[in-house]
Amino acid sequence: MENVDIAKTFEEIADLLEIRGEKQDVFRVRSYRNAALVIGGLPESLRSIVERDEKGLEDIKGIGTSIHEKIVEMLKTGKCKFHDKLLKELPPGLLELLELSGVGPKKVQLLYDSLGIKGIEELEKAARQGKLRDLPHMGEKTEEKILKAIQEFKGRKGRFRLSLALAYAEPLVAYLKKIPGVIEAEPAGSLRRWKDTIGDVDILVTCKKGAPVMDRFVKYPDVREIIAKGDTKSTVMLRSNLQVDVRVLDEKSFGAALQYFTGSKAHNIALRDRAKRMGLKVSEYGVFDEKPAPEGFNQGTDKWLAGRSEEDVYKAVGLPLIPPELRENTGEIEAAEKDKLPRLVEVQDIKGDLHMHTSESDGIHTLKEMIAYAIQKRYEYIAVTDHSKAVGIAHGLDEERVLKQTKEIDKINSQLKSFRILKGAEVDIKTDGSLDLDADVLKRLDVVVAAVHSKFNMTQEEMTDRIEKAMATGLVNIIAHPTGRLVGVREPYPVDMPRLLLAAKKYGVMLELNSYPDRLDLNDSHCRLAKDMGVMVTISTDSHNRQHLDYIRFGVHTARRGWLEKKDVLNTRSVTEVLKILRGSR
Ligand code: DGT
Ligand code: CA
Ligand code: CA
Repeated sequence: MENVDIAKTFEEIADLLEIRGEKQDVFRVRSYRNAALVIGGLPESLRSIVERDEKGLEDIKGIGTSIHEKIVEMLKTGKCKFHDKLLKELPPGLLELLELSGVGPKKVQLLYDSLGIKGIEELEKAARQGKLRDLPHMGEKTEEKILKAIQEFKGRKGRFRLSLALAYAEPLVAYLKKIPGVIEAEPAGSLRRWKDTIGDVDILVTCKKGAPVMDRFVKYPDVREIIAKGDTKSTVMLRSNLQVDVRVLDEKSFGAALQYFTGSKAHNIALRDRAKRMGLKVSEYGVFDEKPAPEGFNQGTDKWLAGRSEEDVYKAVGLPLIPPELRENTGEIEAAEKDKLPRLVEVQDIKGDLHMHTSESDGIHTLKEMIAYAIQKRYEYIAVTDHSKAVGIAHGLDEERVLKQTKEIDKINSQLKSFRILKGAEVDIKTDGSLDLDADVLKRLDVVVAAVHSKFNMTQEEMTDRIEKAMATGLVNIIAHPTGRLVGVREPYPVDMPRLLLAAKKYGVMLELNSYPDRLDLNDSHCRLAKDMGVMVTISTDSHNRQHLDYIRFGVHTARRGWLEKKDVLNTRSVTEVLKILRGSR
């Protein structure tokens, strides 16, 4: 079992306990959720921690004895008895209901207790028959919303969040690389393009003749079902329901195959059209010179020109190598023709992180622990941006606690030489667009990140007004997770992005690309729009524990999909420049 599976089991235990709704479980629910959060952010697999020394688990904050035991149980047996027991007590379809936007454990409990609804099909039927409107706190509007959520759910079913697909794909690629005789094993497809959701994982392998690649691949411990097994292509289903295709290729055509199977389909079609106009043919085997058939013959001659590396393939059609993230046929081929491809921002360009939480609000680690990890990452600075008081469940800070924190930060800063902590807050934007902390407190901070955390059901105009009002206070530097979407779970709240960007420009506010894998908000096309409209973006992680700082790669690759360059991103700059820009905008 991978960390993600264990985290998911704990998340489900928490959900099931909450649906069961017994008062004495409130505390247990929280500790399971917390454990899931902690495990999700661990930099090392629980298996290797336990294999080294079982006591190693005790050093992980947020994992108590009973959870500790369950981790060991799952690593040993692949199962968790307590989880199985709860699943016997309650119908498993209830968990699927939780995947509907706007449906939480309380609602599921109500639907199950009052109408016996055990799954999505039954819920859809009940909503269509108008049976939900008479339940407490529900009405016709709720029915409509639930039907819409069901539609959305059906549309995205089967796709995996990028981070989750990677969590399964990375150990599998490492496993393939270790098979004797394997030369290369590379992910292709949407994963290599870093799309925010992944349909299936495509992996390409080159190897010495006769290497037992496919035999070993289908024996990967995480395989649940072998869908097809051949010498050059096999497909399996992992236990997580993620499908994986592996193709074994000739070294001579590795570049061509990597190009072909990286896609996107739209990019490939456009590239092939271009090649055709040049009298060439591009396939997964290479680039060929297509001589027309001589008179009297019905077959032309194909001369293999390139295919060993992707660079060779693009070169053969007269183009520079196009980074995978850009391959969506949204202008990248034209840009490449004119040698105008952007020089995309890279993970190593990021000098600091401007959005994170500590144990003072709803984070797991203390300020000092966050700092230590950021220094280890070779960052030059971080901003500490705990929640403000309106976000009650997150134990948000009031003015007094904010000021106390700034004093602590001043003290730490005076002891540090080449690292700087920026004093910040993630201040809540209230429904009327006002900010949740006093102006004179906000003015004392280095950076003010503002965000919407409540009442998502406004109209587009109301929501855009609300955020614009917050910008107009002149107290805000950055709007965090500007559309509020949760990938695969919650659609963005309605917001007029071009208008928001215009306002951002007017008030000198920047927009955040939140790298937290559930968010990736701004998304790729928003980033591109921001760049076109001249609004600077920050790439931050919204970390709730220190390992979350490593999520930065998801943000950077999303930014690359949005054509962003180093200069478009605030936190590629030194702390001096960052502070200058932050001060200049408020
Ligand atoms: P996904 O799996 O839905 O997240 O998206 P992809 O892009 O990984 O798509 P997938 O797995 O169906 O195929 C992998 C790549 O193979 C795709 O990006 C481009 C290439 N490909 C697949 N089908 C076609 C096709 O009909 N024509 C062309 N030109 N390329 C294709
Ligand atoms: Ca795929
Ligand atoms: Ca595929």
